[in-house]
Amino acid sequence: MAQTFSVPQLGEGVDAVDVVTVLVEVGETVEVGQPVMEVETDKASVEVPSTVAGVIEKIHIDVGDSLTAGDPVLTIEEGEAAQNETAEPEDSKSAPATAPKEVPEEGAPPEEEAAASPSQTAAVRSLARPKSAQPGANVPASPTVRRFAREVGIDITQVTGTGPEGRLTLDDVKDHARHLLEGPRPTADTLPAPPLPDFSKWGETEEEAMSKVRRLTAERMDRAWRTIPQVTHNDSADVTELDRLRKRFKGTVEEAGGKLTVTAILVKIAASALRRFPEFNSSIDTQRQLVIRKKFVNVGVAVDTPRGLLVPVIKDADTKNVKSIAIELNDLATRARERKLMPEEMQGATFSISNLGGIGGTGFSPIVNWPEVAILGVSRGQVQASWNGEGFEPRTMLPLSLTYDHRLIDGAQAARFLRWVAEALEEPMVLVLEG
Ligand code: CAO
Repeated sequence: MAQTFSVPQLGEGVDAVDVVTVLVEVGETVEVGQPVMEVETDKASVEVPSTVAGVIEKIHIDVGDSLTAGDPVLTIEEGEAAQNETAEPEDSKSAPATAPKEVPEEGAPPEEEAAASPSQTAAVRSLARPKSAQPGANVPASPTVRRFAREVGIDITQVTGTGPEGRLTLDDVKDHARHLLEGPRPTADTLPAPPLPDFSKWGETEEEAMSKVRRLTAERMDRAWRTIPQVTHNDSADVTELDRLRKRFKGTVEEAGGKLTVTAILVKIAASALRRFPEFNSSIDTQRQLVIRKKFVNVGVAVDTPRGLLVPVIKDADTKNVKSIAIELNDLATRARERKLMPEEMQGATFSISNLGGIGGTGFSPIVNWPEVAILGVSRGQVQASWNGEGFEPRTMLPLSLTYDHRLIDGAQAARFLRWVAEALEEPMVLVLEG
Protein backbone atom coordinates (compact mmCIF):
# COMPACT_ATOMS: atom_id res chain seq x y z
CA MET A 1 0.00 0.00 0.00
CA ALA A 2 1.31 3.47 -0.89
CA GLN A 3 1.85 5.92 1.95
CA THR A 4 2.83 9.55 1.92
CA PHE A 5 5.67 10.77 4.05
CA SER A 6 5.07 14.45 4.82
CA VAL A 7 7.07 17.26 6.39
CA PRO A 8 6.92 16.80 10.17
CA GLN A 9 6.72 19.58 12.76
CA LEU A 10 10.29 20.84 12.87
CA GLY A 11 10.06 23.21 15.77
CA GLU A 12 7.94 25.92 17.27
CA GLY A 13 8.05 29.25 15.50
CA VAL A 14 9.40 27.69 12.31
CA ASP A 15 6.90 28.34 9.56
CA ALA A 16 8.86 27.09 6.60
CA VAL A 17 12.04 25.24 5.75
CA ASP A 18 14.12 25.29 2.58
CA VAL A 19 15.16 22.03 0.95
CA VAL A 20 18.94 22.01 0.69
CA THR A 21 19.55 18.45 -0.51
CA VAL A 22 17.34 15.59 -1.61
CA LEU A 23 19.08 12.47 -0.34
CA VAL A 24 17.02 9.75 -2.06
CA GLU A 25 15.91 8.71 -5.54
CA VAL A 26 12.77 7.20 -7.07
CA GLY A 27 12.97 3.40 -6.90
CA GLU A 28 15.24 3.46 -3.84
CA THR A 29 14.26 1.46 -0.77
CA VAL A 30 14.16 3.62 2.35
CA GLU A 31 14.12 2.55 5.91
CA VAL A 32 12.58 4.18 8.93
CA GLY A 33 15.07 6.66 10.26
CA GLN A 34 16.94 7.04 6.97
CA PRO A 35 17.54 10.71 6.14
CA VAL A 36 15.65 11.63 2.98
CA MET A 37 16.31 15.36 2.74
CA GLU A 38 18.33 18.12 4.34
CA VAL A 39 16.41 21.28 5.19
CA GLU A 40 17.43 24.64 6.49
CA THR A 41 15.71 27.24 8.62
CA ASP A 42 16.98 30.64 9.60
CA LYS A 43 18.78 29.14 12.57
CA ALA A 44 19.69 25.58 11.76
CA SER A 45 19.87 22.80 9.22
CA VAL A 46 18.74 19.23 9.82
CA GLU A 47 18.45 15.98 8.01
CA VAL A 48 14.87 14.79 8.00
CA PRO A 49 14.46 11.02 8.37
CA SER A 50 11.62 9.03 6.89
CA THR A 51 9.02 7.60 9.19
CA VAL A 52 7.84 5.21 6.49
CA ALA A 53 9.76 2.26 5.04
CA GLY A 54 9.43 0.93 1.52
CA VAL A 55 10.19 1.72 -2.10
CA ILE A 56 9.99 5.36 -3.19
CA GLU A 57 7.39 5.82 -5.89
CA LYS A 58 7.43 9.57 -6.17
CA ILE A 59 9.46 12.51 -4.86
CA HIS A 60 7.33 15.62 -4.38
CA ILE A 61 10.10 18.02 -3.45
CA ASP A 62 13.10 19.62 -5.10
CA VAL A 63 16.17 21.54 -3.92
CA GLY A 64 15.21 25.13 -3.14
CA ASP A 65 11.56 24.33 -2.39
CA SER A 66 10.08 26.04 0.64
CA LEU A 67 8.06 23.55 2.67
CA THR A 68 5.69 23.76 5.58
CA ALA A 69 4.60 21.04 7.98
CA GLY A 70 2.33 18.52 6.29
CA ASP A 71 3.63 19.11 2.75
CA PRO A 72 4.08 15.79 0.94
CA VAL A 73 7.72 14.69 0.57
CA LEU A 74 7.59 11.13 -0.73
CA THR A 75 5.10 8.57 -1.86
CA ILE A 76 6.34 5.24 -0.58
CA GLU A 77 5.06 1.80 -1.46
CA GLU A 78 5.27 -0.13 1.76
CA GLY A 79 6.73 -3.64 1.37
CA GLU A 80 6.61 -6.60 3.71
CA ALA A 81 9.93 -5.63 5.22
CA ALA A 82 8.72 -2.07 5.33
CA GLN A 83 5.68 -3.03 7.37
CA ASN A 84 7.99 -4.55 9.97
CA GLU A 85 10.29 -1.60 9.94
CA THR A 86 7.55 0.95 10.49
CA ALA A 87 6.93 -0.68 13.85
CA GLU A 88 8.10 1.66 16.55
CA PRO A 89 11.70 1.15 17.62
CA GLU A 90 11.99 -0.38 21.04
CA ASP A 91 13.82 2.53 22.66
CA SER A 92 11.53 5.17 21.19
CA LYS A 93 8.55 3.82 23.13
CA SER A 94 9.80 5.31 26.32
CA ALA A 95 11.14 8.46 24.73
CA PRO A 96 9.26 11.69 25.43
CA ALA A 97 7.20 12.95 22.50
CA THR A 98 9.14 15.82 21.07
CA ALA A 99 9.43 17.41 17.64
CA PRO A 100 12.39 16.86 15.35
CA LYS A 101 14.96 18.96 17.08
CA GLU A 102 16.84 21.60 15.20
CA VAL A 103 20.42 22.12 16.09
CA PRO A 104 20.72 25.82 16.79
CA GLU A 105 23.42 27.92 15.26
CA GLU A 106 26.06 29.16 17.60
CA GLY A 107 24.64 32.02 19.58
CA ALA A 108 21.05 31.25 18.55
CA PRO A 109 18.57 30.59 21.39
CA PRO A 110 17.38 26.97 21.63
CA GLU A 111 13.96 26.35 20.09
CA GLU A 112 11.07 25.09 22.19
CA GLU A 113 10.18 21.52 21.43
CA ALA A 114 6.79 20.78 19.92
CA ALA A 115 4.70 17.64 19.77
CA ALA A 116 5.46 14.99 17.18
CA SER A 117 5.10 11.25 16.83
CA PRO A 118 7.48 9.13 18.94
CA SER A 119 8.96 7.45 15.88
CA GLN A 120 9.74 10.82 14.30
CA THR A 121 11.32 11.92 17.53
CA ALA A 122 13.58 8.93 17.95
CA ALA A 123 14.73 9.01 14.37
CA VAL A 124 15.40 12.72 14.26
CA ARG A 125 17.13 12.74 17.61
CA SER A 126 19.59 10.14 16.41
CA LEU A 127 20.17 11.63 13.01
CA ALA A 128 20.17 15.40 13.30
CA ARG A 129 23.84 16.29 13.01
CA PRO A 130 25.29 19.15 14.95
CA LYS A 131 25.72 22.05 12.54
CA SER A 132 29.39 22.20 13.33
CA ALA A 133 29.82 18.79 11.65
CA GLN A 134 28.79 20.28 8.28
CA PRO A 135 31.12 22.38 6.18
CA GLY A 136 30.20 26.01 6.65
CA ALA A 137 27.68 25.17 9.34
CA ASN A 138 29.12 27.66 11.79
CA VAL A 139 29.38 30.47 9.29
CA PRO A 140 26.74 33.10 10.15
CA ALA A 141 24.61 33.46 7.02
CA SER A 142 20.92 33.43 6.16
CA PRO A 143 19.41 30.57 4.14
CA THR A 144 19.09 32.91 1.16
CA VAL A 145 22.80 33.71 1.24
CA ARG A 146 23.71 30.05 1.73
CA ARG A 147 21.47 29.00 -1.13
CA PHE A 148 22.93 31.62 -3.44
CA ALA A 149 26.48 30.53 -2.51
CA ARG A 150 25.59 26.91 -3.19
CA GLU A 151 24.03 27.75 -6.54
CA VAL A 152 27.11 29.60 -7.74
CA GLY A 153 29.46 27.00 -6.27
CA ILE A 154 31.02 29.12 -3.52
CA ASP A 155 32.35 27.55 -0.33
CA ILE A 156 31.07 29.94 2.33
CA THR A 157 33.85 29.01 4.74
CA GLN A 158 36.19 30.84 2.36
CA VAL A 159 34.14 34.08 2.31
CA THR A 160 34.79 36.98 4.69
CA GLY A 161 31.56 38.34 6.15
CA THR A 162 31.13 42.10 6.37
CA GLY A 163 27.72 42.11 8.13
CA PRO A 164 27.14 42.56 11.86
CA GLU A 165 29.42 40.19 13.81
CA GLY A 166 30.92 38.91 10.58
CA ARG A 167 27.60 37.74 9.09
CA LEU A 168 27.81 36.97 5.38
CA THR A 169 25.82 39.17 3.04
CA LEU A 170 24.84 38.46 -0.55
CA ASP A 171 27.37 41.08 -1.67
CA ASP A 172 30.15 39.24 0.23
CA VAL A 173 29.43 36.08 -1.74
CA LYS A 174 29.18 38.00 -5.04
CA ASP A 175 32.49 39.81 -4.36
CA HIS A 176 34.17 36.52 -3.52
CA ALA A 177 32.81 34.91 -6.73
CA ARG A 178 34.03 37.89 -8.78
CA HIS A 179 37.45 37.66 -7.16
CA LEU A 180 37.69 33.93 -7.98
CA LEU A 181 36.70 34.53 -11.59
CA GLU A 182 39.41 37.15 -11.95
CA GLY A 183 42.03 34.88 -10.33
CA PRO A 184 43.74 31.83 -11.80
CA ARG A 185 41.38 29.06 -12.88
CA PRO A 186 41.53 25.72 -11.08
CA THR A 187 43.61 23.23 -13.04
CA ALA A 188 43.70 19.46 -13.04
CA ASP A 189 46.51 19.92 -10.54
CA THR A 190 44.32 21.66 -7.98
CA LEU A 191 41.19 19.55 -8.38
CA PRO A 192 40.60 17.48 -5.26
CA ALA A 193 40.43 13.69 -5.63
CA PRO A 194 36.86 12.40 -5.33
CA PRO A 195 36.05 10.56 -2.09
CA LEU A 196 36.53 6.78 -2.11
CA PRO A 197 33.55 4.46 -1.87
CA ASP A 198 33.09 2.45 1.31
CA PHE A 199 34.85 -0.77 0.17
CA SER A 200 33.77 -2.64 3.29
CA LYS A 201 30.32 -2.87 1.68
CA TRP A 202 31.76 -5.53 -0.62
CA GLY A 203 34.15 -7.37 1.68
CA GLU A 204 36.91 -7.24 4.24
CA THR A 205 39.68 -4.67 3.86
CA GLU A 206 42.87 -3.74 5.67
CA GLU A 207 44.82 -0.50 5.66
CA GLU A 208 48.56 0.08 5.42
CA ALA A 209 50.36 3.41 5.43
CA MET A 210 52.16 4.16 2.16
CA SER A 211 55.95 4.00 2.43
CA LYS A 212 57.95 7.15 1.70
CA VAL A 213 59.19 5.74 -1.62
CA ARG A 214 55.63 4.85 -2.61
CA ARG A 215 54.36 8.30 -1.63
CA LEU A 216 57.08 10.06 -3.60
CA THR A 217 56.53 7.78 -6.60
CA ALA A 218 52.79 8.45 -6.44
CA GLU A 219 53.34 12.21 -6.27
CA ARG A 220 55.81 12.23 -9.16
CA MET A 221 53.70 9.98 -11.37
CA ASP A 222 50.56 11.92 -10.59
CA ARG A 223 52.18 15.24 -11.46
CA ALA A 224 53.75 13.86 -14.65
CA TRP A 225 50.49 12.26 -15.74
CA ARG A 226 48.43 15.38 -15.11
CA THR A 227 50.81 17.95 -16.50
CA ILE A 228 52.62 16.32 -19.43
CA PRO A 229 50.76 15.57 -22.66
CA GLN A 230 52.72 12.43 -23.44
CA VAL A 231 52.78 10.02 -26.35
CA THR A 232 54.52 6.66 -26.62
CA HIS A 233 56.25 5.72 -29.87
CA ASN A 234 57.13 2.05 -30.43
CA ASP A 235 59.86 0.42 -32.49
CA SER A 236 62.05 -2.65 -32.26
CA ALA A 237 65.72 -3.38 -32.84
CA ASP A 238 67.38 -6.49 -34.15
CA VAL A 239 69.91 -7.21 -31.39
CA THR A 240 71.11 -10.60 -32.68
CA GLU A 241 74.58 -9.30 -33.43
CA LEU A 242 74.75 -7.23 -30.27
CA ASP A 243 73.81 -10.29 -28.19
CA ARG A 244 76.65 -12.20 -29.77
CA LEU A 245 79.10 -9.40 -28.95
CA ARG A 246 77.67 -9.07 -25.46
CA LYS A 247 78.31 -12.74 -24.72
CA ARG A 248 81.83 -12.43 -26.19
CA PHE A 249 82.83 -9.49 -23.96
CA LYS A 250 80.74 -10.42 -20.92
CA GLY A 251 83.66 -12.03 -19.07
CA THR A 252 85.93 -9.00 -19.44
CA VAL A 253 83.34 -6.70 -17.93
CA GLU A 254 82.52 -9.17 -15.16
CA GLU A 255 86.19 -9.31 -14.17
CA ALA A 256 86.07 -5.54 -13.75
CA GLY A 257 83.00 -5.79 -11.47
CA GLY A 258 80.25 -5.02 -13.99
CA LYS A 259 77.53 -6.83 -15.95
CA LEU A 260 77.46 -6.33 -19.69
CA THR A 261 73.67 -6.25 -20.04
CA VAL A 262 71.46 -4.60 -22.61
CA THR A 263 70.68 -1.84 -20.07
CA ALA A 264 74.33 -0.82 -19.76
CA ILE A 265 74.68 -0.73 -23.54
CA LEU A 266 71.44 1.24 -23.86
CA VAL A 267 72.66 3.87 -21.40
CA LYS A 268 75.62 4.52 -23.68
CA ILE A 269 73.50 4.51 -26.85
CA ALA A 270 70.87 6.79 -25.30
CA ALA A 271 73.56 9.20 -24.11
CA SER A 272 74.94 9.43 -27.65
CA ALA A 273 71.41 9.90 -29.04
CA LEU A 274 70.80 12.72 -26.53
CA ARG A 275 73.91 14.52 -27.79
CA ARG A 276 72.66 14.12 -31.34
CA PHE A 277 69.04 15.11 -30.56
CA PRO A 278 69.39 17.81 -27.84
CA GLU A 279 65.62 18.42 -27.68
CA PHE A 280 65.36 15.12 -25.79
CA ASN A 281 67.91 16.36 -23.23
CA SER A 282 65.85 19.44 -22.35
CA SER A 283 63.26 20.68 -19.90
CA ILE A 284 60.35 23.04 -20.38
CA ASP A 285 60.03 26.11 -18.16
CA THR A 286 56.31 26.79 -18.49
CA GLN A 287 56.45 29.83 -16.19
CA ARG A 288 59.02 31.64 -18.32
CA GLN A 289 57.99 29.98 -21.60
CA LEU A 290 61.51 28.68 -22.17
CA VAL A 291 63.20 25.51 -23.29
CA ILE A 292 66.24 24.69 -21.16
CA ARG A 293 68.80 22.66 -23.10
CA LYS A 294 71.31 20.91 -20.86
CA LYS A 295 74.92 20.66 -21.92
CA PHE A 296 75.41 17.58 -19.77
CA VAL A 297 73.92 14.10 -20.25
CA ASN A 298 72.81 12.26 -17.12
CA VAL A 299 70.86 9.05 -17.63
CA GLY A 300 68.53 7.78 -14.89
CA VAL A 301 67.92 4.01 -14.78
CA ALA A 302 64.76 2.66 -13.15
CA VAL A 303 65.66 -0.02 -10.61
CA ASP A 304 63.08 -2.36 -9.15
CA THR A 305 63.81 -2.71 -5.42
CA PRO A 306 61.92 -4.33 -2.53
CA ARG A 307 61.11 -0.77 -1.37
CA GLY A 308 59.70 0.20 -4.77
CA LEU A 309 61.00 2.06 -7.79
CA LEU A 310 64.28 3.96 -7.43
CA VAL A 311 66.05 5.81 -10.24
CA PRO A 312 69.81 6.22 -9.71
CA VAL A 313 71.58 8.41 -12.23
CA ILE A 314 74.66 7.71 -14.36
CA LYS A 315 76.18 11.19 -14.58
CA ASP A 316 77.92 12.35 -17.77
CA ALA A 317 77.04 9.03 -19.41
CA ASP A 318 78.08 10.41 -22.82
CA THR A 319 81.69 10.70 -21.66
CA LYS A 320 81.91 7.12 -20.31
CA ASN A 321 82.50 3.87 -22.17
CA VAL A 322 80.13 0.90 -21.96
CA LYS A 323 82.43 -0.98 -19.60
CA SER A 324 82.58 1.77 -16.99
CA ILE A 325 78.81 2.34 -17.37
CA ALA A 326 78.23 -1.40 -16.77
CA ILE A 327 80.36 -1.28 -13.60
CA GLU A 328 78.66 1.88 -12.33
CA LEU A 329 75.17 0.57 -13.11
CA ASN A 330 75.85 -2.68 -11.30
CA ASP A 331 77.08 -0.75 -8.27
CA LEU A 332 74.15 1.71 -8.28
CA ALA A 333 71.50 -1.03 -8.77
CA THR A 334 73.05 -3.14 -5.98
CA ARG A 335 73.16 -0.21 -3.56
CA ALA A 336 69.61 0.83 -4.54
CA ARG A 337 68.39 -2.61 -3.48
CA GLU A 338 70.44 -2.44 -0.27
CA ARG A 339 69.09 1.03 0.62
CA LYS A 340 72.58 2.49 0.37
CA LEU A 341 72.06 5.17 -2.27
CA MET A 342 72.68 8.79 -1.39
CA PRO A 343 69.91 11.24 -2.41
CA GLU A 344 72.22 13.09 -4.81
CA GLU A 345 72.83 9.81 -6.66
CA MET A 346 69.16 9.92 -7.68
CA GLN A 347 69.13 13.54 -8.81
CA GLY A 348 69.99 15.47 -11.94
CA ALA A 349 68.84 13.02 -14.62
CA THR A 350 68.21 14.49 -18.06
CA PHE A 351 66.62 11.32 -19.53
CA SER A 352 65.50 7.96 -18.13
CA ILE A 353 65.55 4.32 -19.14
CA SER A 354 63.19 1.70 -17.77
CA ASN A 355 64.10 -1.86 -18.77
CA LEU A 356 61.47 -4.43 -17.82
CA GLY A 357 62.84 -6.99 -20.26
CA GLY A 358 64.59 -8.99 -17.54
CA ILE A 359 61.12 -9.73 -16.18
CA GLY A 360 59.10 -10.00 -19.42
CA GLY A 361 56.55 -8.19 -21.53
CA THR A 362 56.20 -7.21 -25.17
CA GLY A 363 55.68 -3.48 -24.68
CA PHE A 364 54.54 -0.78 -22.23
CA SER A 365 54.14 3.00 -21.97
CA PRO A 366 56.58 4.45 -19.44
CA ILE A 367 55.65 7.82 -17.90
CA VAL A 368 57.95 10.78 -18.54
CA ASN A 369 59.98 11.47 -15.42
CA TRP A 370 59.38 15.23 -14.98
CA PRO A 371 61.25 17.60 -15.46
CA GLU A 372 62.71 15.41 -18.19
CA VAL A 373 60.94 15.30 -21.55
CA ALA A 374 61.42 11.69 -22.62
CA ILE A 375 61.89 8.17 -21.27
CA LEU A 376 62.88 4.95 -23.02
CA GLY A 377 61.02 1.78 -22.08
CA VAL A 378 62.56 -1.58 -22.99
CA SER A 379 60.69 -4.89 -23.05
CA ARG A 380 61.88 -8.45 -23.41
CA GLY A 381 64.08 -9.30 -26.38
CA GLN A 382 62.79 -12.43 -28.11
CA VAL A 383 63.81 -14.61 -31.00
CA GLN A 384 61.45 -14.11 -33.93
CA ALA A 385 61.25 -15.43 -37.50
CA SER A 386 62.48 -12.56 -39.64
CA TRP A 387 62.25 -12.31 -43.46
CA ASN A 388 65.66 -11.57 -45.00
CA GLY A 389 64.44 -11.28 -48.62
CA GLU A 390 64.98 -14.94 -49.43
CA GLY A 391 63.75 -16.78 -46.41
CA PHE A 392 63.01 -16.59 -42.71
CA GLU A 393 65.79 -16.62 -40.18
CA PRO A 394 65.76 -16.43 -36.37
CA ARG A 395 66.60 -12.92 -35.13
CA THR A 396 66.48 -11.52 -31.59
CA MET A 397 64.18 -8.50 -31.60
CA LEU A 398 64.18 -5.97 -28.74
CA PRO A 399 60.94 -3.95 -28.27
CA LEU A 400 61.55 -0.24 -27.57
CA SER A 401 58.99 2.32 -26.37
CA LEU A 402 59.83 5.99 -26.24
CA THR A 403 57.43 8.23 -24.32
CA TYR A 404 57.93 11.92 -25.01
CA ASP A 405 56.50 15.26 -23.94
CA HIS A 406 54.49 16.32 -26.98
CA ARG A 407 54.66 19.98 -25.95
CA LEU A 408 58.30 20.00 -26.95
CA ILE A 409 58.82 16.96 -29.15
CA ASP A 410 56.92 16.07 -32.30
CA GLY A 411 56.13 12.55 -33.42
CA ALA A 412 58.58 12.69 -36.33
CA GLN A 413 61.43 13.72 -34.01
CA ALA A 414 60.55 10.86 -31.68
CA ALA A 415 60.50 8.39 -34.58
CA ARG A 416 63.95 9.63 -35.72
CA PHE A 417 65.40 9.48 -32.22
CA LEU A 418 64.17 5.93 -31.62
CA ARG A 419 65.26 4.76 -35.08
CA TRP A 420 68.75 6.07 -34.34
CA VAL A 421 68.77 4.14 -31.04
CA ALA A 422 67.53 1.00 -32.82
CA GLU A 423 70.17 1.31 -35.54
CA ALA A 424 72.91 1.80 -32.94
CA LEU A 425 71.76 -1.42 -31.26
CA GLU A 426 71.61 -3.24 -34.60
CA GLU A 427 74.95 -1.98 -35.83
CA PRO A 428 77.28 -1.16 -32.92
CA MET A 429 79.68 0.51 -35.41
CA VAL A 430 77.15 3.41 -35.52
CA LEU A 431 78.26 4.26 -32.00
CA VAL A 432 81.92 4.25 -32.99
CA LEU A 433 81.27 6.32 -36.09
CA GLU A 434 78.60 8.75 -34.88
CA GLY A 435 78.15 8.33 -31.14
N1 CAO B 1 65.38 -8.56 -22.92
C1 CAO B 1 65.82 -9.78 -22.65
N2 CAO B 1 66.59 -10.07 -21.59
C2 CAO B 1 66.92 -9.05 -20.77
C3 CAO B 1 66.49 -7.74 -21.01
C4 CAO B 1 65.69 -7.52 -22.13
N3 CAO B 1 65.23 -6.31 -22.41
N4 CAO B 1 66.95 -6.97 -20.04
C5 CAO B 1 67.65 -7.74 -19.22
N5 CAO B 1 67.64 -8.99 -19.67
C6 CAO B 1 68.30 -10.13 -19.10
C7 CAO B 1 69.74 -9.81 -18.80
O1 CAO B 1 70.54 -9.99 -19.95
C8 CAO B 1 70.04 -10.79 -17.71
O2 CAO B 1 70.23 -12.07 -18.27
P1 CAO B 1 71.58 -12.88 -18.02
O3 CAO B 1 71.68 -12.98 -16.52
O4 CAO B 1 71.35 -14.16 -18.71
O5 CAO B 1 72.63 -12.05 -18.61
C9 CAO B 1 68.74 -10.85 -16.94
O6 CAO B 1 67.73 -10.39 -17.83
C10 CAO B 1 68.71 -9.97 -15.72
O7 CAO B 1 69.21 -8.70 -16.03
P2 CAO B 1 69.43 -7.62 -14.86
O8 CAO B 1 68.13 -7.13 -14.42
O9 CAO B 1 70.29 -8.23 -13.83
O10 CAO B 1 70.31 -6.52 -15.53
P3 CAO B 1 69.97 -5.29 -16.46
O11 CAO B 1 71.20 -4.48 -16.52
O12 CAO B 1 69.43 -5.71 -17.75
O13 CAO B 1 68.88 -4.46 -15.70
C11 CAO B 1 68.00 -3.07 -14.02
C12 CAO B 1 69.23 -3.70 -14.59
C13 CAO B 1 68.38 -2.30 -12.81
C14 CAO B 1 67.36 -2.16 -15.07
C15 CAO B 1 66.98 -4.18 -13.71
O14 CAO B 1 67.54 -5.08 -12.78
C16 CAO B 1 65.70 -3.66 -13.14
O15 CAO B 1 65.58 -3.34 -11.96
N6 CAO B 1 64.67 -3.62 -14.00
C17 CAO B 1 63.36 -3.18 -13.60
C18 CAO B 1 63.15 -1.72 -13.95
C19 CAO B 1 61.76 -1.26 -13.56
O16 CAO B 1 61.21 -1.62 -12.55
N7 CAO B 1 61.14 -0.47 -14.43
C20 CAO B 1 59.80 -0.04 -14.26
C21 CAO B 1 59.81 1.39 -13.91
S1 CAO B 1 58.21 2.08 -14.02
O17 CAO B 1 57.35 1.26 -12.98
